[in-house]
Amino acid sequence: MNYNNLLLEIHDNVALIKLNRPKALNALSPELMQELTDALDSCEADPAIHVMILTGNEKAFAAGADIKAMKDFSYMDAYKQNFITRDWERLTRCRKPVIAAVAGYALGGGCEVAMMCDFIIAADNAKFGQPEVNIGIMPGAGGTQRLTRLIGKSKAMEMCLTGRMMDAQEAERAGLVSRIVPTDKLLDEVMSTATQIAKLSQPVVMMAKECVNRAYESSLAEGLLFERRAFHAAFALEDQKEGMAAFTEKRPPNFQHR
Ligand code: CO8
Repeated sequence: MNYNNLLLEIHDNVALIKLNRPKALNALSPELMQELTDALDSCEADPAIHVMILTGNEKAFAAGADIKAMKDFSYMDAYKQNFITRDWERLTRCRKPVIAAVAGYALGGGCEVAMMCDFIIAADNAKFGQPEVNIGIMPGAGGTQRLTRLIGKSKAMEMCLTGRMMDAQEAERAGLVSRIVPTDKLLDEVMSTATQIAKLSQPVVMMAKECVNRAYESSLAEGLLFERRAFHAAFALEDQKEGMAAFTEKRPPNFQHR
């Protein structure tokens, strides 16, 4: 499928989705978000794809929702469209892993979209922020919620109330990103991580993702029970037999993803 606002490349079992509105710093227009939804739908439906990477360019992952597209919105426009829940929440429904590879600006909706991914690997030039307050609005796609869970109240509150940006080093210290890599190595590093995950048992990876996400949606006791049930279920997989046999026979496993 051809997209106007993003590029979709398939590398073996990894799909690389590049946000591609460079002149607007990848501002997340309704058309772009619709295309992102379509691209994620097709990746999720394709059994050959095991991992997705979401990235931008060296200057911007995404500088936020498209301000020009929403500047004339009324309350009724926003409310009636439920602005724009379907396309903005698609990422959070992906069952396959999605890694955000962030270089440059990840601001407002851009930071929120990065946080909807399973983890963020940041280039050393990455800048994260929720600057909505500077243009008379507030975060609307998880900036007050996911950011607070990820980095704690004090930093999240400061960022949402002042619009201050965080550089990559601060973001790593705060737990927003899993690690930092040199900007010119970002895609190689993220592709290597994605390829490593893609070789593992796909159902096990999906179960682990589901369980980690459960930690945000349940009490510890419920989460532990959910984890225990998934752990037990893993023993039904051929990949469990293969993984443990390969370990005892001192050879690499050959997972069949079932
Ligand atoms: N929307 C639209 N266009 C943008 C955006 C944006 N968010 N960000 C940058 N652009 C455009 C600029 O207008 C400019 O276009 P043009 O050349 O036609 O004038 C081009 O990108 C380059 O931008 P700058 O000239 O400003 O580049 P600088 O390097 O000088 O500055 C900044 C870079 C600091 C990133 C600056 O562009 C900036 O502050 N951008 C806006 C950041 C921002 O406020 N983001 C938050 C937007 S609101 C939001 O995200 C709410 C999300 C809620 C989602 C709810 C869904 C349910």
